[in-house]
Amino acid sequence: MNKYKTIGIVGVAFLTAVLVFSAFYYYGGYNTSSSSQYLTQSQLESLNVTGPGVYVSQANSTIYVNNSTTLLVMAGPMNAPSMYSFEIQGLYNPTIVIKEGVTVHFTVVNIDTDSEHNFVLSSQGPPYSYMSGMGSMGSGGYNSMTSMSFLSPTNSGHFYYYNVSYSFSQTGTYWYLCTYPGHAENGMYGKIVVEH
Ligand SMILES: [Cu+2]
Repeated sequence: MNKYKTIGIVGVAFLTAVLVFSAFYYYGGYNTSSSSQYLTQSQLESLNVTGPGVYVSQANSTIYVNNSTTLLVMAGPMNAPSMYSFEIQGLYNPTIVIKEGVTVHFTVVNIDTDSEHNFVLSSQGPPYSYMSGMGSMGSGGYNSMTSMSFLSPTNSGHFYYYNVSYSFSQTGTYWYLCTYPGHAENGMYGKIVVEH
């Protein structure tokens, strides 16, 4: 009897662990929020401008940010070479070189018609696994520095967005990525270099 009792306890403990894991996973990675906030096409176009202190090098696929500014980040552009892209200042998954001490306000907009996306800052570089967002549970080590909420796909001329501000006070190499399953794994990420 004791043996069966042990098996029973192990079974219950296992099921409890699965439930707790699922709950954490659900709340940590799949909370689609901010879906009520959207931009229209003309509002989106008016935001797609280069602010002072922002320089774009097409040749190096690099954006240099020397002053605190707002950057429009469009996730899932349909005209990109890959669907796993962020379009920033006309570049796809560019490197962003930021001067130390600068605060960047990222306006993140989902312009994809059929997939959710997000934009997460991390100190963890590629390669990323299928579940690149698992670091939110403390188990993956992806060291996400910002929220992992997802934006709904665009529909009826509504472009869902949220704002993320980050003060880059430490020099070093950081990354931005989409933690929707499989997206960062397939290249939906870019490098951020914070220089003195
Ligand atoms: Cu994505």
